[in-house]
Amino acid sequence: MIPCYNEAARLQGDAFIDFARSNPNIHFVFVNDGSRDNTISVLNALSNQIPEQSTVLDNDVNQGKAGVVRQGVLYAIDKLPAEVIGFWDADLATPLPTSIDMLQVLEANDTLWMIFGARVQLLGRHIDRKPHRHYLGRVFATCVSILLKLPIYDTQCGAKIFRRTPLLRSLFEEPFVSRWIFDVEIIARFMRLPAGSTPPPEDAIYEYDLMRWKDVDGSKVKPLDFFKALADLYRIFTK
Ligand SMILES: Nc1nc2c(ncn2[C@@H]2O[C@H](COP(=O)(O)OP(=O)(O)O)[C@@H](O)[C@H]2O)c(=O)[nH]1
Ligand SMILES: [Mg+2]
Repeated sequence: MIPCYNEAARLQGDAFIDFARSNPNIHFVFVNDGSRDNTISVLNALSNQIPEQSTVLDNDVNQGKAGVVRQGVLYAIDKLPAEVIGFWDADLATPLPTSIDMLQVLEANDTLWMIFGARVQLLGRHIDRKPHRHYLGRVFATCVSILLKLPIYDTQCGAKIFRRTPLLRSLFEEPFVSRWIFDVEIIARFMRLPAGSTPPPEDAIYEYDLMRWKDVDGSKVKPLDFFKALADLYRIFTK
């Protein structure tokens, strides 16, 4: 599913269409999050070009990424036969073909439940991220890894896929506490599932170090959001 808020200007329709045409098993669920621009007409026009492989859900009111990701994933669980369901930022900061590489990892490892894109700056990778966001992201991920007692590197990348297990629904069922760091809530919910019903988190969650990621202009996240994210962390872990 693709969360879309005020994406009319930056949505790369051709990239979605080309990807759908070369991957007949993919189905896009675009969810408009109460955009104030004409995102909905852009999405409808895009969807008309790949009608069998896309669905557009529209909301009048803005809920934040967490709300529409939840809506789109629950729609996919309930209405589509997909064995693997994911969410992917509309700006294609992570290129769509990366989802195929992530899928191969999921398919090759039976214990895995979820694959998260991770933006790790290693030689030979192209991770084009603004320095201040990189460092704030490192501080944030370190706080999360201490709280979760799980050595996770990047919780916030907008490219994540999940195996349809009988318990997948329970990770998305309840509304998220946070508008932005619901990714952390997904992991926290996974870790709270009854003992024995899941593999240990280090066998179930795989961080896939991305070959390419680029900070696409037009991000609506502001520096103050870092502090909101810390406050949300507190709310998640005291709930
Ligand atoms: N900023 C923002 N993005 C939203 C909202 N609802 C859904 N999204 C989507 O969430 C994704 C990430 O947004 P973006 O601004 O690129 O954030 P960034 O990449 O973390 O800087 C995009 O696909 C947005 O369209 C919302 O209320 N605000
Ligand atoms: Mg972005």
